[in-house]
Amino acid sequence: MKLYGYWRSSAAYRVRIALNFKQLSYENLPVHLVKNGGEQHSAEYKALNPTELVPTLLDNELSLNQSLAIIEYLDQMYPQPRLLPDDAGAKAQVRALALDIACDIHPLNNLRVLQYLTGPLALSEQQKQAWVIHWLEVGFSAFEQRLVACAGKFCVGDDVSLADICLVPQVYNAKRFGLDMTAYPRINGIVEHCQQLAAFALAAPEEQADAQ
Ligand SMILES: N[C@@H](CCC(=O)N[C@@H](CS)C(=O)NCC(=O)O)C(=O)O
Repeated sequence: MKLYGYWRSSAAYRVRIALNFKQLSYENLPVHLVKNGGEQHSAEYKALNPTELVPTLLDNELSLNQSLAIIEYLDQMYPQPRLLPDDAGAKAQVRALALDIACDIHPLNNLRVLQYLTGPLALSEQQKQAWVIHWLEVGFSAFEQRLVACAGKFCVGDDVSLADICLVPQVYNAKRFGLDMTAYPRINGIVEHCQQLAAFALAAPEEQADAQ
C-alpha cells in the first residue's frame, strides 16, 4: 500500500495510526502542503485525488480518499484488531465521536479554510486565531461531555477505536494552535493512554521522515 500524506496532516495521521495498529506495512509518499503553493494542488496529485487534500491511499488498483473511508476499508480487509466494535450501539457511538471530529471540528481549521479567511476575506492573523480557538472550544466541550456516557480507558469503553484515532491528531492540532486543554480532563486522559501505544507513538508527526 502507498499512503500520500503530510507529516502534520491530522487526516493522514489518522490513517498512519490505523495502519500501525493493524501492523500493515506501507510506503509513505509525502505531499508538502505548503511548499511551492502546496503540492496537493499540483497536476500530478490532482489527477490522483481531485479534492486536492491528503491523504490518499493506494492499494494496488484501488485509490481511496477520505481518512474515515480508508480506515473502515482497512478494518474490513484486516479485521484484527478491530477499530469498529461489533455491537451496534457501541459502533454507532464510535462513528458519532469520529464524525464529531472529522465533520464538525477538523474542517473548520483546515489549511484551505484558514487561507481563505486571511486571503480573500482579509481577516488578520489574530482574527484567524480567534476563529480556530472558538471552533475547537465548541467542539471539544461537546466531545468532553459526550465521553461521560461512553468512555473507559479509551473513547468508547476500554478498546481503541476509530474515535481515538480521530481524537489524538485533533488534540495535536489544537495544541499547535495554542488551545488551553485544561478544561478537557477526559480527553487528556484518553490521549495519554493512546500515546503509550506504539501504533500512536510511531504515527506522530515528528516521527515522520518528512517532518521539518
Ligand atoms: N475529510 C478529509 C479531510 C482531508 C483534509 O482536509 N486534509 C488536509 C490535511 S489534514 C489537507 O490536505 N489540506 C490541504 C489544504 O487545505 O489545502 C479526510 O478525512 O481525509
